Amino acid sequence: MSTQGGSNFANGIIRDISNITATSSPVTGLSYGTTYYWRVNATNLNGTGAWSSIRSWTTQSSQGGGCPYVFGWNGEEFIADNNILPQSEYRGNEHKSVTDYYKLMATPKIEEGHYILKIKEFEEELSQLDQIELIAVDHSQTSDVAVLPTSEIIQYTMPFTITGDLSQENASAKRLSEIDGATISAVPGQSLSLSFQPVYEEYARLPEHTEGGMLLGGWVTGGVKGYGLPKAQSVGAIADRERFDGSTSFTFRERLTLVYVPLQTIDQTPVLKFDNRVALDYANLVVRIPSAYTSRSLRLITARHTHNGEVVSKLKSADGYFTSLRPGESIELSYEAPPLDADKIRSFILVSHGRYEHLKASAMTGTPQTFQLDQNYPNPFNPQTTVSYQLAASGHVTVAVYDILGQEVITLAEENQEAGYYEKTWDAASSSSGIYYVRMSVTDQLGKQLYQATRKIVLMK
Ligand SMILES: [Ca+2]
Ligand SMILES: [Ca+2]
Repeated sequence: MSTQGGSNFANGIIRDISNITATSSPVTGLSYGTTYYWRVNATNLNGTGAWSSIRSWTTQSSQGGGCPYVFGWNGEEFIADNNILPQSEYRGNEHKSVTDYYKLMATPKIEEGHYILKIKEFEEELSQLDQIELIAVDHSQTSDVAVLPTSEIIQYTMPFTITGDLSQENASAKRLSEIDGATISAVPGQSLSLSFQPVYEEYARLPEHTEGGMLLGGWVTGGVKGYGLPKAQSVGAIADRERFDGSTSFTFRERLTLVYVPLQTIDQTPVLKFDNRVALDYANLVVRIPSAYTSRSLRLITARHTHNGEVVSKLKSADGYFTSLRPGESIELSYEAPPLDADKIRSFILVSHGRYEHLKASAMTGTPQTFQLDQNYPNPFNPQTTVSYQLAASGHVTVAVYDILGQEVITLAEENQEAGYYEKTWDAASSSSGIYYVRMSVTDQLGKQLYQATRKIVLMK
């Protein structure tokens, strides 16, 4: 039986199954939203018969959501800011028009009088972008802003510090006090009790301090590689006064995600409970203050698409004229940069209007199609980093870290493993800053090499 992705069987045959005696045969590893054609012939003692007529079927459309990433210009290079489009991760939203609001984590640098951003598509995703809006929010230096899922921009201040022994190298409180790649790991079912104390001068300045929430920074480390968790799926919850019945859930994606989680009451001893494997980088309590910011939508000046050229006319307004963005493509955007009052700081909300879809299902679940050693995350790191890899078949796996002289520093894996997705964390607390190499080797039962790869990683203390 032959199966292929086109109606002409001269090429592109994806399955050629011989010597089957059953009247049915499963076909796996197909793409979403694709029409496949098949035919069959039979052989007996008298020879091989003619091909049957050609039949076809069409696979269902993807259940995932696409999601481009935003990069901010830091004056030298584009730095990944975050996964910008949480609505697009919700599988129920695929092919629908959605609007996403995302607060940039870093301020884009001004180049030739304009703020510069880049939107890039990865993996097997396709975006149809209608408008990419950048909103400048100017506010007092003692506050910050967050954007709620309802698109409301709120202002808050942080009059608490996390307590604990901050001098101890690996203390949880120290790790959670900054977004710096130093994280603590959590697994499903695990709870984490936190303790905060008010910074009194700042706290006393707040007449009402009952409404607010938590700022959490982190990312999911388990689950499906290359995909963020759908917006509808929580990765954890925060208890109000240690009661999970009144808890508020939050979600992270597969790269650093900073979320503001509203709480019914500000509790100085919140408890986090995790539904997924998570690396938690940052946690703080925040108090909402009356909004006293000014905001404006910045004029889009240029939008240079790597394949389609200038697309500013399509992206300047949400008018049903779309620009597509495919894997590997990017759009460099520049926006006006109006002057900022000296006593204010500026935050940025990116608003994206568009439609999204996944092109392939290959990375979703089950057995990987290829062997792969991923780049570690975070990188550079201090002191922990996670190395992810995938095995298309079972084998003897060796993953080790080497220094620049080729000396082995640590063995992360030395074992027989089944096909699937894996990850190992290196805690380099006792190693010095510098460049290291992660090397992965997979051999079969007879010692034949199936895969080998090396990645450069940077420890920065
Ligand atoms: Ca448009
Ligand atoms: Ca941290």
